[in-house]
Amino acid sequence: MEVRARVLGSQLCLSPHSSPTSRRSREMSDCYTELEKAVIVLVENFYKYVSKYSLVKNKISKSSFREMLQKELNHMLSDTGNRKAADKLIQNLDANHDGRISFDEYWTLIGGITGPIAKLIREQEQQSSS
Ligand SMILES: [Ca+2]
Repeated sequence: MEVRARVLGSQLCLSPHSSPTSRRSREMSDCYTELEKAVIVLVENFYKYVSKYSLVKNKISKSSFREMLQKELNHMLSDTGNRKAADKLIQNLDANHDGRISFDEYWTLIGGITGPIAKLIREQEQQSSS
């Protein structure tokens, strides 16, 4: 199985640096399912916070990551405005200790958020079936 988005991206559908709210992004996402749209939003969100001017390519700086936590995850994570808590989270995610968040490290955060949501859904389904 291959990720078709990669092929589509080079042809028409994905621009890795377009913002999720750009006109192009919205038009292109009409051809996707809800799940595919969610994946695109997750990927585009990463690139939204990658500095286009940094010498370190395709990584999010600590300050941009703190900004992302505050702007994008303040309903699902607590203390996103707390610098100490954000820095602790960054430290935990920064697997290679380079002081920046790579896509894989960002994905660890997404997995960490979706795990408890899946657990909550399972518990609700068990309660409603018993
Ligand atoms: Ca890192």
